[in-house]
Amino acid sequence: MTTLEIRQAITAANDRLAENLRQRFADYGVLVLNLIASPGAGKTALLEKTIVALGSRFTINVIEGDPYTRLDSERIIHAGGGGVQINTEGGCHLDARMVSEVIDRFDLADTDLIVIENVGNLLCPAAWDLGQDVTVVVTSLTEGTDKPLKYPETFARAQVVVINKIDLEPHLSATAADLKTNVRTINPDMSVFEVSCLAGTGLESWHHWVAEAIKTKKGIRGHA
Ligand SMILES: Nc1nc2c(ncn2[C@@H]2O[C@H](COP(=O)(O)OP(=O)(O)OP(=O)(O)O)[C@@H](O)[C@H]2O)c(=O)[nH]1
Ligand SMILES: [Mg+2]
Ligand SMILES: [Zn+2]
Repeated sequence: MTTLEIRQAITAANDRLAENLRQRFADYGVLVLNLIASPGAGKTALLEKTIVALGSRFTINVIEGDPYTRLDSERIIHAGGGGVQINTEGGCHLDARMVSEVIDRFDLADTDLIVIENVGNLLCPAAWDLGQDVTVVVTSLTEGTDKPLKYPETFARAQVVVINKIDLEPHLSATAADLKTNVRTINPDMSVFEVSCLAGTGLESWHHWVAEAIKTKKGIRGHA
């Protein structure tokens, strides 16, 4: 077997597990988001805001992927969400087997939304299907505007981009408008939200999108 064949066999096994997960999520009408970003872009900050805004209307559970610590799942629980930690022990992405191993810790019948915070990395997480409905990339202005061009596969595979830290625009040469242009160059159909998790700007439209997506998924329960 060549290296390429082994790699294809591994991702094919992952895709089968991910399809099983997708069917289970569909059976319960649970919306699943796969959150991908560079380290420090604001994935956990966005989740904290989302849980505070929507936690009284919906049951939100979070799977936290992190190389070593429990820091993010502690933040999620503090914000009022259900949190399960996967430590990859240095691994650079989550895979469907890891998600399958922890999913029984949630009561899917009493879950409206699962968000999987992937390991902070723009390179490979997007290649590993986790059974999600939607892949969301969080990218922040402090990373510069060229990340969609440098990591095109990740942006091409996503359906939604959240541009975070727009409060810092006055201090940076990067602008949200330029970043959005580069996002649309790679993926013209992308839904783009511009937010500041620190200042709270722009989050209403994001929360509205999440709430509508949850309701839509509940309505088509059972059909993966
Ligand atoms: N100025 C500013 N800082 C922010 C904003 N959102 C998050 N931060 C800060 O950015 C840092 C990283 O935020 P996190 O939410 O931990 O980012 P993350 O993507 O979850 O990071 P990892 O899980 O380590 O990859 C923290 O110090 C946050 O306070 C924002 O909108 N504006
Ligand atoms: Mg985090
Ligand atoms: Zn990886």
